[in-house]
Amino acid sequence: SNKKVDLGEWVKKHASLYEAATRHPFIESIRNGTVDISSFRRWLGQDYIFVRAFVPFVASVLVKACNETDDSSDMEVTLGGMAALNDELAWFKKEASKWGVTLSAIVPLSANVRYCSFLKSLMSSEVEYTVVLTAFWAIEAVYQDSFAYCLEEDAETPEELKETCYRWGNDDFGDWCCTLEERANRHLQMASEDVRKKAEAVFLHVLELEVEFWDMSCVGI
Ligand code: HMH
Repeated sequence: SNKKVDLGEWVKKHASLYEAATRHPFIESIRNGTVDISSFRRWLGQDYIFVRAFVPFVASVLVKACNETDDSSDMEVTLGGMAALNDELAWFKKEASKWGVTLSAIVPLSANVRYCSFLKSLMSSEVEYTVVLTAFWAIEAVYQDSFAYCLEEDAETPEELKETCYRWGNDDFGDWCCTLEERANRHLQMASEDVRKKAEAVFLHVLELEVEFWDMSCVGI
């Protein structure tokens, strides 16, 4: 079918949920400098657990890219994402020691457990490549959009949090997200209506899980 579909349209169609995920009170508090540091520390420890679970998910996307498409750009964009995760895990260790967060002692909170089990469910070979590529893009795009917002000219992000914001908010990561989005759009164009429906549902579920992840980071304030 040649119905026009792309991820930008879904972002518009579901603008309020997308906003909830990318302009969350936790992100607003980083941007206006009122962030509660114990919330930031909680987010940091929980996100380290998340990223460790994200690695095998991205590996499963890579396996599907190699099996289900002959286009090497698909493999390359995902491989680039995997390489970045290697640096990211090292960065979490360094950042955790800076904030006195003991990563080995982190117990995953329930929103994180739910998110990680969702990633695990997407790793099944039954889940179509187009669907997991959409999820991969949505997961990365929420962080890119949220943290780039904290680096805008009029943002009052505290100096000591800028490096964190820069990790996801930088332009190179933004460009990489655009490439990933183009790959996903290309597959959505070719997909059946059934697969598109599944991809849209997965996109929405990622946004909900991201909102819950930020909520979890702010509990108690
Ligand atoms: C919860 N979503 C969450 N953590 C992350 N590190 C990303 C997305 C982006 O990699």
